[in-house]
Amino acid sequence: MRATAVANPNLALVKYWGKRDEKLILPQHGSISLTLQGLETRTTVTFDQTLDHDDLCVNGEPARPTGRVLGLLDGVRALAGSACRARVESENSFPTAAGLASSASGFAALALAASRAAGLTLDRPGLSRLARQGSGSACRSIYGGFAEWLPGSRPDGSDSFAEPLAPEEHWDLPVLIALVRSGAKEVSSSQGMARSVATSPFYPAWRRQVDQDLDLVRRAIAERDLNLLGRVAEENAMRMHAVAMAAEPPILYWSPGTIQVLEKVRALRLAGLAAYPSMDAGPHVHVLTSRDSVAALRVELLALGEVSEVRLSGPGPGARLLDVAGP
Ligand code: 2P0
Repeated sequence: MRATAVANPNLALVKYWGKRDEKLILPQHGSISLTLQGLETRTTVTFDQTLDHDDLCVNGEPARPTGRVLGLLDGVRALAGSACRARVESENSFPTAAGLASSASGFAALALAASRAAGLTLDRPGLSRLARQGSGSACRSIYGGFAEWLPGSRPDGSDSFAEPLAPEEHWDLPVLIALVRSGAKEVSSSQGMARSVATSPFYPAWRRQVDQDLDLVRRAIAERDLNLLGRVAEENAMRMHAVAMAAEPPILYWSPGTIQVLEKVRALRLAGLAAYPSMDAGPHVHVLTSRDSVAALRVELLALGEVSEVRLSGPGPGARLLDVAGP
């Protein structure tokens, strides 16, 4: 049995930063994201009786399946009552090392392809739970447009999955992604959030603030209020980075280009353009903007010496199936 699925990464508008259960990937609090158009991971899973181990190929190169990939496949086998091993072939339409949340699109596509290849038809919450066990943020990429990850409270994680807030057609919201010059990431998101929870004196303050940010962002999405959405998303991103910077030892995800973009965005906003920055656990800057401002903003960002590329994105689709082939 074989299935191919495609999924897109997402930009967190209210960030997920901290787990309450490392193994099950259960978050400390809720988060809200926008699934991004134009960036895709395409994954084919084939369950094959002749394999004696799970096999992985990423962008055409053989790769060692991580514990999380094996765990997700084991979860699918348990649900399907099968012991069959799988071949997984995954390709990204964007540079994997660029720090553009390939784990979110990767595990969302893997959850859909693996479950269908195993003959399962999971509903969207079930798929979201499965994707979450590969990478937390992947549970939100199951949906297009805007999605909220409900943290849940049960120890087994059965109530921790994402729900749709608004589909991609709800809001024509351009997002410019400024890729800045940078080296390899030194601290993974998983390590960064674990260290933040354990050592950052700002973590309790972050926790206290998040629910208010979730309320405001839900409202901004419902009312298509760019000013409110952008303001809260920027504040939330800056706070997440401040929490990480205050950890022991400190974590700095930014490059010089990050600050160059932040300063430029601020100056352009004062000059009347709609532009609100947000960074995930990396140096690149996503800028929420409006149709009126996007062209001028793009030119200004591209002119910055530390910016290597600017991609235009916006609300994109959820995980979808391309092909299923049975025995
Ligand atoms: C987010 N990030 O909400 C936050 C904001 C990065 C900054 O989720 O350990 O790869 O696999 O659950 O999902 C990136 O962390 O971490 C992330 P795991 P993940 O998008």
